[in-house]
Amino acid sequence: MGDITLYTCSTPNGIKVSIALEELSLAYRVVPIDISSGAQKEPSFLAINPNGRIPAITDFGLRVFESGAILQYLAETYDRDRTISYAPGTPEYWEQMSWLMFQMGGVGPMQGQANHFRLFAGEYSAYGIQRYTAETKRLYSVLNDRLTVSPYLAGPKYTIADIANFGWVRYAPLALEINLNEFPALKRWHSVILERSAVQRGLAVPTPKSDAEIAERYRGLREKVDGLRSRA
Ligand SMILES: N[C@@H](CCC(=O)N[C@@H](CS)C(=O)NCC(=O)O)C(=O)O
Repeated sequence: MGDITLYTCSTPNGIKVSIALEELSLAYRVVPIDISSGAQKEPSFLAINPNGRIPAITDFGLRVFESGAILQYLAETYDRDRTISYAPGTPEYWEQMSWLMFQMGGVGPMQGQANHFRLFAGEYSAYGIQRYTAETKRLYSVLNDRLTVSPYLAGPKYTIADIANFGWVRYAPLALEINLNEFPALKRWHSVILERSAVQRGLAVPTPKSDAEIAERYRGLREKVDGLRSRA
């Protein structure tokens, strides 16, 4: 079943796909893409994702890029038992789609910009850090409100909408020092998902890294940006 190759790196978008593949017990090859060295801009990779970003997959000669599209592809092609998705056309399917798009159009871009200003920017921008961290937290309060009335985002079942949002929520305390205690229902949901064995396997793709290692790397990046503050 399947002939999937996953091109990925240990990032919020990358782990979404490895987690979904593990949840579906699909066999897949992994091609690690070192985004810090620019491997995602090589012509061989641009043939798979013309946008030059991970993750991407190929399957029987087909290419799929954009993590939301990949999650949809995996659900519609391989989740016949509906273990991590709702059947197309049902009300729950559209709820699932809505929260998936909420992540793709909201949490990902906003938290991505917060990460940029807090970890990677070449100059210190208090405005950039404040604006995008505040917007990330506003989106988290929307997730928190939903998870106060529903165990998972689309309803009673854990789905690709949860996987997509989890990819980003997992990194928020480590990268942006967002305290999940501010969002109790989101925190509960995050802990429940983190305990899943498929999630633990997916998080280790392509390289297993402990939270301590990840936190240490982000601390170093924050200190570097903080060091630019006097020049701002
Ligand atoms: N909307 C895209 C975003 C992909 C994306 O931004 N990936 C990041 C890693 S999380 C990346 O490849 N960054 C390298 C770069 O920007 O060159 C998706 O969801 O797949």
